[in-house]
Amino acid sequence: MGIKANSGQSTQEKIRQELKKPPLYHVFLLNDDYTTMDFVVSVLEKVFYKATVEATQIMLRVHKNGKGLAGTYTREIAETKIGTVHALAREYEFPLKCTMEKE
Ligand code: TYC
Repeated sequence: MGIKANSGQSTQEKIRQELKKPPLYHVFLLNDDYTTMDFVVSVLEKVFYKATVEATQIMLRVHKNGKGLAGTYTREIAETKIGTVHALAREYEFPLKCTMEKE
């Protein structure tokens, strides 16, 4: 491939950025009236690797408060998890939604 254009970024600045911790994003599940509690618990177990007791606690928090934290990840992982949740919800015909917010 061609020669890369110089970005104007110094080597020192590049190293500093590469060493810096990446920004993190909270992934929240949102409540609705139609998704079953069992389905939400399964999603928390399978997608967010929660044990059944914690998955149930998170699901009940969402049910009661409107939203609840499923996990905190780097941007690409958060986006992938949201895509997986929405694909599963579509497959099982539930309106379950999740969102991400920068930490
Ligand atoms: N409110 C749903 C019900 O009563 C349960 C539910 C919990 C739905 C959490 C979505 O993210 C959710 N069946």
